[in-house]
Amino acid sequence: MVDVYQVLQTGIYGITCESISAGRTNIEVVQQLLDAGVKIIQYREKDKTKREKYQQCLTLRSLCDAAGALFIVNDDVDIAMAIKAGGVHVGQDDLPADVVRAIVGPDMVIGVSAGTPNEAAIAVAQGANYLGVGPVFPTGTKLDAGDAVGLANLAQMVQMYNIPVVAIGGINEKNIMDVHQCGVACAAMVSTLVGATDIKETVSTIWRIINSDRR
Ligand code: TZP
Ligand code: MG
Repeated sequence: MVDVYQVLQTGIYGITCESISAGRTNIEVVQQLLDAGVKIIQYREKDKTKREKYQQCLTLRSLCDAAGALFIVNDDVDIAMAIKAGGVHVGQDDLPADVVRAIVGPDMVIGVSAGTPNEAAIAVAQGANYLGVGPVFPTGTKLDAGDAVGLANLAQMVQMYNIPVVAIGGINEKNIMDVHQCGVACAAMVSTLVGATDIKETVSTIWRIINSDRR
């Protein structure tokens, strides 16, 4: 069994997006992320049918299982259930966390995106296991992501809640240290990871930066 809180503390959270993966499939990208040692993967795919997403998730879950990584499905609670994912991640336009909990049962990890302290407070009260906070910086990956939260608000939200915070949005090698110093459990990245020419090298670089700050 993957220890959720342990994998959430590993610093790097990889999220898929095939259209910006430099011609690679989600399967190829995730295999490279796992080979690089990433222990938490979210399947996020806005341009595919439910059937295509289900098929890819089936494969990805077994790859993640083999690597001892937590596999989380974005948006689609039904797919998460069908493939027995380790978790599901929902946003403010999806089902509320308490409703998701009633559907998925006690064991599945539930992550909730929150851009404000109010959204975060509701997610925590409804039983979220972690908060996704962002966009920390402007991002081109999610066009409706809203205004950047910024580092000061991120740090404040980390202090406010006793569940892990995953920072997201515009995070890369240049700003990862600032994000890490806000006290987040990990940083979720899409374009920096899936778009990297050398995924393994990029992951290593980010870990080197984070670990240079670990005392
Ligand atoms: N939620 C808030 S920002 C974002 C999501 C899914 C996209 C992050 O993508 P990138 O490429 O890491 O900025
Ligand atoms: Mg969503």
